[in-house]
This record gives sequence, structure tokens and C-alpha cells, in this order.
Amino acid sequence: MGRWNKVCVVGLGYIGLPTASILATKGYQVLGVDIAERTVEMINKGKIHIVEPDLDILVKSAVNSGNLRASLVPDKADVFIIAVPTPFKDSYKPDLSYVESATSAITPYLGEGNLVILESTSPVGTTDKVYLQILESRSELKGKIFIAHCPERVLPGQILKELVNNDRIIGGVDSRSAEEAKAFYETFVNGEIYTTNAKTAELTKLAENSFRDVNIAFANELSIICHELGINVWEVIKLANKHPRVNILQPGPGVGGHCIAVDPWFIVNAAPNHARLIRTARHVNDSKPAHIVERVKEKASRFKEPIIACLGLSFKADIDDLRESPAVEIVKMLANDNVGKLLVAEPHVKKLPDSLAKFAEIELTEFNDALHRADIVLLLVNHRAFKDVDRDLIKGKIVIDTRGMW
Ligand code: SAJ
Repeated sequence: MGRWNKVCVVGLGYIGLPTASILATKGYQVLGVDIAERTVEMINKGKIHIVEPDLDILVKSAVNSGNLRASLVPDKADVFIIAVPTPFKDSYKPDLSYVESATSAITPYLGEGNLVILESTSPVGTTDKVYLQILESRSELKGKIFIAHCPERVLPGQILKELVNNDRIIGGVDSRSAEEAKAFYETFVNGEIYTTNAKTAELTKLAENSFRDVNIAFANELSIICHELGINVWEVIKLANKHPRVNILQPGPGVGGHCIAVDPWFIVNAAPNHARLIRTARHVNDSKPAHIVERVKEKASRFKEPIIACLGLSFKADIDDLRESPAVEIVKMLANDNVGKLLVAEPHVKKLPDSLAKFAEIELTEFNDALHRADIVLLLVNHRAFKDVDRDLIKGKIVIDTRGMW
């Protein structure tokens, strides 16, 4: 632990809560801060508000040890970690309001020698802005605090493992900030830690997610081409990937989540005339749900009153996160277009999101019930729970498997 004892983590979501809990189990005194009262209350009871493997056990033990406490307001600490959302607003412009309010919230509590880390994925220049915002009201801290960007890199579903084992990139607003942040991360990260300047770290993180988006777009485009040509895309990919330098990703119903579907826009926004491939990849992936809806409609037109089982709502397998989920979008489009009765099975949620609950033709039900009653089975998410399907239940039905799981 060295020279740090108290850590204040602002934002107790998919990144902040696991980070706060791991730090607490390493012996730090951690104060987790969130604007949602319910989140704060739940965490203080040792409970969690999100689904992530083993996180419940970790949070419980961190809270029981007395090292993790949640609050609506920050307090003095040695290290401040900002882990709040960075979505986009109209015309895909970055929305930095959460970073700005988190910065305002911690500024009064900052003291000489403190380390401030921005973990939220951010447009180029954000870390410098955080520093300037702090200095606006605390000019006496100029050159006396350390500020760095350490973009989170964890994969939902494997957060606890990746938080500790992934290599990390740290960009400081100056080199001493980068070194200070590196020394702090070395106390709980096993991966390599590479230092650079803040802007390079910001773009590196955006480049990672854009790289994945472009590659998924390639797979999605290929799947549309294969559908048109009547060729099995899964077989094409399997065979192409036998080449030693080819590794095509998996097509799906589209790209969801709050990262890959968002971050490339920060690059497009910063360099609109040059980010041509990155922008097109976003459009290809965003157009995939409509393509799936067309396929369903084509099949549904054979039935007078089609019943469609829509399997999965989350943005990817084995998580409960519905944010920017193509599956939700597809179900909504099917409902809007009155394609038929929609039986939704999503083992990770107890109720439909508001955007779907308003449609009378959508019903949340169990996996086997949906299969049993449906004419058309639309697999949207490759949840483990859907893997061992009872073949007898889908025999003779139209199956559209957007994930290639069956
Ligand atoms: N997807 C496909 N085909 C694939 C892979 C993914 O359609 O072959 C879809 C998924 O179903 C999902 C979306 O893409 O809808 C994104 O899923 P993902 O597993 O690729 O990524 P995320 O959003 O869960 O996490 C990503 C990760 N980034 C990279 O892999 C480069 C993670 O390491 C980041 O920390 C995270 O974004 C983030 O928070 O930025």
C-alpha cells in the first residue's frame, strides 16, 4: 500500500464498484461515492445492484471487513478514482457532464500530494480538462497534485479477473503524475503497466474499442453478404480462420453495450474528415438489428398470427446489462411493426425494461415456455442458459440463430 491509505472511488457501476472492492480487500480504506441513493444503501448492506460473477461475494466481504463504505458525498482521501459514464448526446457528441460533476464533487476534498485518476473512457483532452477544472477553484494545487488517465479495460462478465490481470496504460498530465499513478496501480494489478502522456492514453483506449468495432462490423457485413448469397456464414468464418493470419470475429444481431457502440464516435468526433472506416463500421453495426428484423418479418409473413420467441435481451452473453442492447432494439422494432406476439425469455432480468413493457404484445416468460409456444424462435443472445436447448421443442419451427450457437 505504501504511501496511500484512503481511496475515494466516484461512480459505483461496473468499473467503480469492482475496483473499490478489490482495493478494500487489499487493505485500503475505501469510500465509494454514487449519486444513486439506492446503490449506496444496497452496498452498505453488503449487497450489489448489478450482475457480475463473484462480485456479490467480494462486495460483501469488503463491506464486512469495514474497509468499504458507500456514501452520496466524497471525503478527504489520498487517491481519487473517477469511474463515471461517458455517453454521447445528440449527433454523437461526447457527454462529459458526469466527469464534470464528479470532478466538482471531489475538488473541495483535494489536498497536496493527492492522486486523481480518471478511469472513464474519455475523448482526447478530457484528463487535461479535469486538471484545469480543479485548478479553477483550487489554483493553489497547481503542480501539487498528480492527475492521470488510466482507462479501464475490463470485459463485463470477467471483470474481477481482468481488473487484476490485464496490462494497463497510464497517461499522466505530466510524467510525475504518470509515475505516481503507476506506483499506485502496481499495488493491486498483476499485469504490466505502461506509462505515457494523458492524450496518448485516451486515444489508445478509444483505438482498442474501435479496432474491435471495425472487426465485428466486418463479420456482420460478411453475414449479410452470406445471407444474400445463401451461404452459411459460420462455416465460411470457421474455414477462413484456418488461415494462420485470419481471425474473423463472430457476427451477431449488432453491437451493444456502453463502450464499443459509443467510444468510436469520440474518434469520429475528433477527426470527422479522416475517421472514415471507423464511422462506416459504426453504421454497419448499427444497421444489423434492422437486417435481423427484416429476416423475421419475411418468415412471419407465412403465419396468420405469428408467435415469436425472442431469446435474450442483454447486450451479450451471461450478463444482465441491457444498455445499448441490439436485442432490446430488435424486440422493440418487432413490436412497433406489429409483427406478432413476442415471447421474451431473459434469465438475467426479472421485469421488462420500460421501453418494452409498454407494448401489450410483449410477454416476459421462461425459456422453455417461449420455445414451446412459438412458431418462430429468434436467438438474440448466446446465454449459457440457452445452450442446451431441448431439440424436440424446436423441431419443425423456424429458427433464426443470430449468434450461431445452435
Ligand atoms: N460482439 C459481436 N461479435 C464478436 C464480439 C462481440 O457481435 O465477435 C458484440 C457483443 O455481443 C456485444 C458487443 O459486440 O454486443 C461488445 O461486446 P464485447 O465483448 O466485444 O465488448 P464489451 O463492450 O463487453 O467490452 C469492451 C472490451 N474492449 C475490447 O475488447 C477491445 C473491454 O475490454 C473494454 O474494457 C470495454 O469494452 C469497455 O468498457 O470499454
